[in-house]
Amino acid sequence: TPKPFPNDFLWGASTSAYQVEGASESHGKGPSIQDLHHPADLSDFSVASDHYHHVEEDVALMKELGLKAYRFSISWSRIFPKGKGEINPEGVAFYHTLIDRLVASGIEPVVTLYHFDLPLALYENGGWSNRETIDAFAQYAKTLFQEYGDKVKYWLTINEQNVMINHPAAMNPGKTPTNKELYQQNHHMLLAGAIATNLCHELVPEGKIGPAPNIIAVYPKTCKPEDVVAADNWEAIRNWLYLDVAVKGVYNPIAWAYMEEKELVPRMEAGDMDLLASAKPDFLGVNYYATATVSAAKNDGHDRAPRNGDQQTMVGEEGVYRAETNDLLETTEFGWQIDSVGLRTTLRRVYDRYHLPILITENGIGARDALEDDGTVHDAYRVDYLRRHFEQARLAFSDGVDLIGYCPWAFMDLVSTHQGYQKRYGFVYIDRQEKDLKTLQRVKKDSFAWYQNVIATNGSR
Ligand code: BGP
Repeated sequence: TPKPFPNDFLWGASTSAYQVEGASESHGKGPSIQDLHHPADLSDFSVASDHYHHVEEDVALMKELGLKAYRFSISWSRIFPKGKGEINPEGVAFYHTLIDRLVASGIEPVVTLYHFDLPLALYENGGWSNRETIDAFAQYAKTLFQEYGDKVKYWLTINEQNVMINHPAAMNPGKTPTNKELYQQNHHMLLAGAIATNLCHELVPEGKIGPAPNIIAVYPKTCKPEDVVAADNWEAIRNWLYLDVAVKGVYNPIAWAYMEEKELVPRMEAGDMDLLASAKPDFLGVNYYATATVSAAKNDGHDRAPRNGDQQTMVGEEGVYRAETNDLLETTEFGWQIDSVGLRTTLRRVYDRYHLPILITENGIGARDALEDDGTVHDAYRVDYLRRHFEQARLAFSDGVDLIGYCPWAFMDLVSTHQGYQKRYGFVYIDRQEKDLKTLQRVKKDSFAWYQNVIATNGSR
């Protein structure tokens, strides 16, 4: 029988600033790269879930749900409209209001410093290719630690840095960076994460900080030894590259060999590796949606799989590894594979490598939820998905993994990165369609009551 979770287990839920807040062009906020996305068939980010104007109501719902933790991100360009320099006091005040309400409601705030929304002014100045962005990030992080450090204990540096490198389209509006440039940006983001980690330890005495990459176990398609090597390679390139630098301060050797072969090794300055080695995270955030399956590359022009645009879909790289479908897994209506057991495998692998506490910072199912005539949303598929994943998380915990909490994606419906409001993740439904804002009313889905029970019984339901 699996062990019960500890009493202080952080049952939570996640969101990110640009996907829920709205008010993206008002209240002193400067534009971020995400505000450039206004594709005709998607909701834009100017209203999103209008969380900016519903903070009181939203936190009341979190309290009703029984959340022990709420993971959200701060919008960099709401604090520094131009990414650096002048501060927007209204933005600073907004997060004080949110954090104060969370704390007053007994909910632990878990703050991501940066979740995909690079300030546009920095992007126009070269973005992460320019080392000046590291300094801007340091200034921003320092400001947040000084401002909120007495109320916020848990911090995450950068959300899904590996997704930003491996699926760069949504992060580089109007540009198509080469892989060489992306790995240079990656190095700069790693330095930025290290600086933020050290600053947190200096400025927030009780502070705990870690990265939040998207980590998934990679399966070989068959037990053919070459397929196993390909799976190991891709795991090193997409997972361990990021965590090895963050935790051990070294570049992963397999990923490094790949970078050398492909001429992706970044330019470094004296002191860079010392800085990376000096930063020690206290825990690891893990975003998990599904495992990946690969086979040895055939280099026949078909190693890459066709993608439907979103960031979780397997890609493959010609001559490096071939993207495969795992025929043994079900998929969601958006084509994402569902692998709850893979969560256990992933957690075990991460813990085995790093021996650091793990917080699941994202996991969930995107669906075309519909508001029924009876005024509710019957999302039995979400309950089923989460129930199975929670069970596996508990098994991983029983295996010895130091799992400290679980924050499903998402607390409320929000703008999905590629499918806008067509794809929903929340426990709370937001009454709006793609273009049509409707009432923006909050409606508890069936999964809300179910999760409430899970939390109340500490995961035994
Ligand atoms: C992660 C991101 C989130 C969220 C989630 C679901 O990669 O950190 O921001 O969007 O995936 O993805 P999507 O919205 O594409 O369905």
